[in-house]
Amino acid sequence: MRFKTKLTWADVTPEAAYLNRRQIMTGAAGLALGSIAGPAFAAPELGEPNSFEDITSYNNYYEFGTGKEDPARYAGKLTTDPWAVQIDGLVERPGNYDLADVLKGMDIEERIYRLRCVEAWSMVIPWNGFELRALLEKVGVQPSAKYVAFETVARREEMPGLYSPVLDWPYVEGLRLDEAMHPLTLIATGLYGRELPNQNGAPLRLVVPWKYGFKSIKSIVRITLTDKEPPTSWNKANAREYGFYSNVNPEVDHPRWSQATERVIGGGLFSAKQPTEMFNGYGDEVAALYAGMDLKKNY
Ligand SMILES: Nc1nc2c(c(=O)[nH]1)N[C@H]1C(S)=C(S)[C@@H](COP(=O)(O)O)O[C@H]1N2
Ligand SMILES: [Mo]
Repeated sequence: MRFKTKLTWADVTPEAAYLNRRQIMTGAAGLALGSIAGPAFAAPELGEPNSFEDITSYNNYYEFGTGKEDPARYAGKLTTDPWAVQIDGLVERPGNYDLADVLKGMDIEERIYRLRCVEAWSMVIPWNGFELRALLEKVGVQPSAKYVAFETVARREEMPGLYSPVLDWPYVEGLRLDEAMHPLTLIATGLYGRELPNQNGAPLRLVVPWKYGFKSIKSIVRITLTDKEPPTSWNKANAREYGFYSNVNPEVDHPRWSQATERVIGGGLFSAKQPTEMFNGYGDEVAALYAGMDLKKNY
């Protein structure tokens, strides 16, 4: 089912219980500790989270098929333990890092982010994860690095979509270094306080909330620091339709559809579309990254 009847937030367990607990904990911490400093970076929370069911049953993960229900159906087969991430290129401490080594010393936070797909639908997802910049600082970025390239695992035995030529596998993505170092840029390890479901990109996936969803590459096995703009899967597939930057922008339409509005998943079949916001609502945080750039050209 693509469209779900809207449940009120209070009807949704265990998510409601989870969020209540979170509020109680925040309140309790405030009472006990007075004016303790919050996290170094307070990400804005834009909207009411979708249900766990919506977030884990309506997915794009083409390695498991192009249908929205394919990832939930097939991604269970993906082996996520053991898992290693090769971190290489212009870094001080390159290596093949075990998942446990990647996670060591990382602060796992909750970040409630909007996800705006280039297909003009959106949801709100309560991720758990750490800032990508913390990992990049751990491995040490060399001064000549300008971009970060990412690669998804590609295993034909486990990923039936790899038999289809819809994209050139493995799925690859990239960010400019300043985008990668931005405190909003997250490596997600979970959602709703649970382990990340495979269909959402277990065990590690990128989340860049001001960009179209396809930039948020799933199940990462390689991170490479480079001095050249790296190739990206959707740009390779159709450069006219998908640029390297792919910032959410209601003023730059996709050649085949408008990007001015979006359908909110879980909003019900007859719910009105909501206007899409510049940088997906994160303009206060990220607009400075693009000062002086023509975002119609650099789409
Ligand atoms: N490896 C890989 N990463 C991917 C995709 C994909 O097909 N393969 N789809 C992207 C797209 S188009 C979107 S909208 C988001 C969807 O994330 P979600 O399923 O967790 O909501 O994942 C992105 N990351
Ligand atoms: Mo997407």
